Amino acid sequence: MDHLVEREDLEVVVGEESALDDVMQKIAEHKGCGTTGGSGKASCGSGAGQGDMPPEIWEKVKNHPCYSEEAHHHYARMHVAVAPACNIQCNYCNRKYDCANESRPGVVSERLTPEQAAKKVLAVASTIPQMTVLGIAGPGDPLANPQKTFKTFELISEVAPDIKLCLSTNGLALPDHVDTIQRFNVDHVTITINMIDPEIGAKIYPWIFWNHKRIEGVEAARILSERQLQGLEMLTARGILCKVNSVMIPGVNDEHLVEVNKAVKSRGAFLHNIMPLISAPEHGTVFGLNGQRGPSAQELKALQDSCEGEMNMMRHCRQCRADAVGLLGEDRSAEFTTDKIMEMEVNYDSEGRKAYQEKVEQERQAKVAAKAAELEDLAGEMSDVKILIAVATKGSGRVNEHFGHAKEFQIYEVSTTGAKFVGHRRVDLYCQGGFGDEDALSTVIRAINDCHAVFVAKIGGCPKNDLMKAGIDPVDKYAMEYIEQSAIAYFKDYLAKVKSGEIEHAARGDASIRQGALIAAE
Ligand code: CLF
Ligand code: SF4
Repeated sequence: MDHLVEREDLEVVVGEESALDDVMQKIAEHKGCGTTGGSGKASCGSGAGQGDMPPEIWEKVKNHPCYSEEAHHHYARMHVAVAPACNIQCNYCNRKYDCANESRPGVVSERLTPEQAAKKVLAVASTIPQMTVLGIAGPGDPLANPQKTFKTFELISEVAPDIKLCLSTNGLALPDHVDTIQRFNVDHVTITINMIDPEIGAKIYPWIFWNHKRIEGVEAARILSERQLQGLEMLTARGILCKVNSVMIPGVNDEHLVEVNKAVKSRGAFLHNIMPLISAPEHGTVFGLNGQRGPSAQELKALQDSCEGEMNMMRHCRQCRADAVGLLGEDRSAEFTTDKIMEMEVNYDSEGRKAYQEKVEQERQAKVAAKAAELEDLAGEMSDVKILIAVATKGSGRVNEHFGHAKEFQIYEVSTTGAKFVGHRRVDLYCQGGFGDEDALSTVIRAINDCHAVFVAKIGGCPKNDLMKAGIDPVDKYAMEYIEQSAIAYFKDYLAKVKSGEIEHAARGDASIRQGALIAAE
């Protein structure tokens, strides 16, 4: 019988490899992805649109706010905190806080049973028709709590089959659950991979709990890395879209993440999300207490840019809470506490949701067309000039937020090739109920200090002057307009002024990523 077993194993492995090759090849050959022979860009990435990927992949990502940058302006996700336990220890995590991989470092307000989670999903889906994705991302590791995680998926797929299921894991237990993940139609899996070199891993992970025992040091990191990469290969072989999250820890794994990027790309990962370490002493983490710093905005962008030649990068991650609800960058979880849900009248209207989403799609197409039309005038322009623009927005891809009300600014890089979303910066609220907070203003300026302009729906005289003094152009003439179209229009004017000698183009300085910016109580 042995040979039969071997033969079956061989068939599975061969089958998996060819399925993976098929997927990689399909993506690679498709318009816009520009790769051949497996050495180029293998994923179409978060910024890609409908024409840039095979239709079956587009169907999977088009309304997933994390897998499509475009979608994140329009569609919302929610997390349910059903998974409290974890099977590893990361030096950036303190268990009384959320998972730093996929959550903000604030405590979850409440942990849910699978039944409560299913009720909450229905309540949110009835209230927020653009909520398309349900993710399980902690507060521990979903696959260290497999019964609760899969029971939740089972209940939700029964009551709300149109909602996409999503999972985020540290990967240690992943190979054991790949078949179940596939059985429950979980289309999207995120694995947090911070290293492929166990010596580096030992500086990030003090221990893992595996095979009923605690393992420490380099051996622990070796096992974790092998399991993560094995799980990634198994998932992509089954056609499940995988995103890899990596936490950038300066001086520990920052340079090494380029190698991680290559390793995950070659195993079929769809997207790579390099996130800044969030580390402050008050979080009580090993890194926080040791004074390990996070990266600056420029350091993060430089690493993301250097990996982008290999694979498209996610840059719109908000490192959200394990119980986040709403568009990325907003948090409506306080509207859906268990008490409130119990009192809510839940009317799950799948037709109404569909009709709403069709309207969203029309708006989205109009936005894409407006951007393309604006870009046409730039065709043939040759210039090395690139600028960053910060935008105050509350969604829908429009400049539609007042400067004083913005809790974050979205950052676009604009050049003759067009406008590209490259990040976001959380800030302190400038407007404090009728008056402007000068301290908050200085943090805003530090956060967008690398930008040449800031687009807002409205802005008062004081902040306007201070921004101008700091060399940032406050622009309100694009109020309510589409962001990318406006950014390209602004850039055209800017370039014309540079060419005429009216202004001299100069690079801006670095900007800071606000530590603690993502703590829940805001
Ligand atoms: Fe949640 Fe993660 Fe699914 Fe998104 S989050 S499980 S893939 S539905 Fe998204 Fe949040 Fe970043 Fe995660 S913004 S932390 S990448
Ligand atoms: Fe914390 Fe998540 Fe790491 Fe577990 S995997 S220790 S929950 S950051």
